[in-house]
Amino acid sequence: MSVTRPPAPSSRRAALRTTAVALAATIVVGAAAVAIPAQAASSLKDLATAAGKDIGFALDPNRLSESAYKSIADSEFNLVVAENAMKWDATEPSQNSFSYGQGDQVANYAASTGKELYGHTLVWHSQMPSWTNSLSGSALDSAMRNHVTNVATHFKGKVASWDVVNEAFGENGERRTDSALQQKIGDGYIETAFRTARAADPTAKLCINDYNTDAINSKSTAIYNLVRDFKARGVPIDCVGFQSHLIIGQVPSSMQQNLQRFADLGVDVRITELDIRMTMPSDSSKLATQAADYKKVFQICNAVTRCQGVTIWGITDKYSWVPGVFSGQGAALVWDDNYNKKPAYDAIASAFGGITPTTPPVTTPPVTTPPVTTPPVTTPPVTTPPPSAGCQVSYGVNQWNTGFTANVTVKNTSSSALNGWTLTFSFPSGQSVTQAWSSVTTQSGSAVTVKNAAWNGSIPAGGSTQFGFNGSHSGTNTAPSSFSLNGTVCSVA
Ligand code: 9MR
Repeated sequence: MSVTRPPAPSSRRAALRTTAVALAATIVVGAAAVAIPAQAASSLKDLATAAGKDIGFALDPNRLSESAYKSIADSEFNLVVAENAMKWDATEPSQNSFSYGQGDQVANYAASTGKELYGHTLVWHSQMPSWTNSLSGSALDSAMRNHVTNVATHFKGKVASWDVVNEAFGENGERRTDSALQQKIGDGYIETAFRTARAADPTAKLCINDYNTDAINSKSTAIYNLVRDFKARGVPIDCVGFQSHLIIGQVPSSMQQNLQRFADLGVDVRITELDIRMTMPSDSSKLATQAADYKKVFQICNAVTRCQGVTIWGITDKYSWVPGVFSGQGAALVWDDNYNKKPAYDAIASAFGGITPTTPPVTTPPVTTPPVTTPPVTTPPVTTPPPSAGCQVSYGVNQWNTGFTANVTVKNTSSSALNGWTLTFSFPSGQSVTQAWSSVTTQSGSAVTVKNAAWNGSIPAGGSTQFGFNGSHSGTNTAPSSFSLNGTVCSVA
């Protein structure tokens, strides 16, 4: 029986990814301008949705009875993934006897809150049920196919994308040796898992997922080669997940370039399990570094058109897996033990252009008519003060070996609206612009002239607009120190 369903949240966002409509404000996502709807954004979910990106979290359905957990889950995310509930040990505790209680809770939660459901994970050497231990190679191969077929069929139409195979590679790019799947079935198990998943659910996107693959390194290159091989031979694969279990101050400089090289193979990419840990105890300086790192990761995903979004591996530090595995480390998530927002929250918002404050209602003071006095008061001539001139520029950069992406916000701090603007600055270290968006940008020597695009020329008093560009540098990428807007020198944020 075929059931007609409304488009999944994911496909609505996919449509937004490709259809930029001119509305109230605009933020820059990679080489495309994406419109934020006119209504105020009041959550990370609003901001990401407007940008056509997923923002997800790993859910433990047992925690939904906690009101603070549920309220953040409900309001801040448009995608949900089961932290543990859809793994092999949870879904098939005895051979060929399937148990979907917790997995269904996650799926029902996604459906009832309108969130995209991400499936994690069909095949993983870890958290395999103990009954698989005694199987021979061919028996394990059949058990794996049976598992993939049953689980993917059960969640068909509900799960938008699956981590089909998780953590198959070692740090040097070799196949992981401490995997029963690898040892007993051999290299072919990954291909078998993908083909079996496609047969069971032809509409779900099929991803391979791993950790320590965020940078360009031996491990990510091994997965890159596997994807390239699968694409060349017609083995189904649609996406690659980068877990991004990171340490503060260590967002890899090649991360954007790495995601982009996978995207260029013709697959979607996604940050699947983001958390950024620190040595405990936390302090304001570590939290500030963490905030900047969260922002960087979201900016990187925003700058790669095929990056579907970012999933954070939990909500509150209280339930994060980190302290249990990395002794003395923790505070890796966006909400603290008491569900207070950490600085990372605003930093993520700012990667999307920031939360729009709702405009307070304009209160008009009552008009009081002064009594007429005789003799009439001589009125001094009315002089209108000249409008103040002013602007502020913030220049944010993500860079790698010899390339960079700059996202620039121009704020009109004067008391009058600007209708048409030109921003000028000089590159201090020989950089050149290779591609710009949301602007008409030209360069002559080190001098760069940026004029508004047709649709973002008006900046109201106190308002701002953004544009961006990709550029190249020769190893040093010093930010411009001075910017002028319509001839007026701006302050630098
Ligand atoms: O967060 C998960 C934790 O609750 C489980 O105990 C653990 C079991 O291995 O798995 C954790 O999630 C992992 C994810 O499934 C795969 N990538 C690494 C994650 C953190 O270990």
